[in-house]
Amino acid sequence: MQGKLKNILSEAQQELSQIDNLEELNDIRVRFLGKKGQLTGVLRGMGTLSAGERPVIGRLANDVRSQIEDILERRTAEIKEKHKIVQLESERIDVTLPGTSFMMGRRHPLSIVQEEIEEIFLGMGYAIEEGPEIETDFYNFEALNLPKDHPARDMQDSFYINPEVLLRTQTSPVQVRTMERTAPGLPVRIIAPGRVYRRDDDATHSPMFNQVEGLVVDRRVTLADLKGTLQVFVEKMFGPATKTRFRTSFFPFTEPSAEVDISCVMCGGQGCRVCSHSGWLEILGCGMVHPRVLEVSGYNPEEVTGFAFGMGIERITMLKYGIDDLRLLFENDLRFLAQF
Ligand code: 2U9
Repeated sequence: MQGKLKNILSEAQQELSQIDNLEELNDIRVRFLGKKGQLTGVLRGMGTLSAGERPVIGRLANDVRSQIEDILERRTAEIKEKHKIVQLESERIDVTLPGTSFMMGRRHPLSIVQEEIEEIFLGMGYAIEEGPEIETDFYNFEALNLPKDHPARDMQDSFYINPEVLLRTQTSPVQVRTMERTAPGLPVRIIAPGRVYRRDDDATHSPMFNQVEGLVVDRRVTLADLKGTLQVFVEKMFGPATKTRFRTSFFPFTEPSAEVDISCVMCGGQGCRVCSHSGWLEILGCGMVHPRVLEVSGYNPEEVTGFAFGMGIERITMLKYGIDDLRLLFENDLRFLAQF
């Protein structure tokens, strides 16, 4: 039995010196020290021993067990340490390697220009208002003095969802909704930026485009206020040397109405291809709010007056940056967008 125990120890020593992972190590633990292991097997046979032999063999068995346990412990620590070194080695980071380059995002030219317009009007005390892009016939047309037989209401010109609901063709419904909410409170001093939709599609028209419209309603608002406001806007947007010209025009929602030209940003008014040799570029429409429009939205046109204006952000952007094709603004070509 003594020989058996010595064999068990040397066998365990031999096996434990050869392994290099924790699974095998555990295997060995079970085979030698487990309930059905070799050492337990020997201890079970102790019953056949004489009273004199029993303590000797018992001591030896305990000694073998603790020696094997010591080796198991040492080997466990060694294997864990070795694994750690291997892992550290495999996860080593070379901080001198060149980094992964990535493209920096930037704002779209339309967003840049829209924010610039917003900043100018915020600086003059205006608030920014927004509203739904899907509108009712009432807010988009009726309230703006566009009668039922107006050509703009033609199915061919607007995107209708049903006879009473359409994609807004201008941001004016936002001003109507704001007046309704505010009336009879004064003043109303807002701009309404946002997407609008029309059945148009060519080099200078897109079925979706962006507008900024403005509205001021108060006592004693005059055409002089409108002219002064738009002149300040033009000078801030296109530079202090830019000249402004008002031409009479017509819109159903303003009376009188005007279109505003600026001296050509390309040639300074000398005449060039961009301004068709006229020296002027049309940039927006405006006018004094039609009394009927004020009335529909809850104001007394005998007491208050207002002015309004509207501009296409795409057009302003094209003029400001010298972009000659509207479609460039919607194609998402990075060679174009990276220039802003
Ligand atoms: C209310 C009253 C009046 C908004 C106005 C224009 C003139 C105008 C065009 C410019 C280029 C549209 O994007 S564009 O095609 N707009 O010329 N817009 S006055 O007048 C309003 C709006 C709301 C309640």
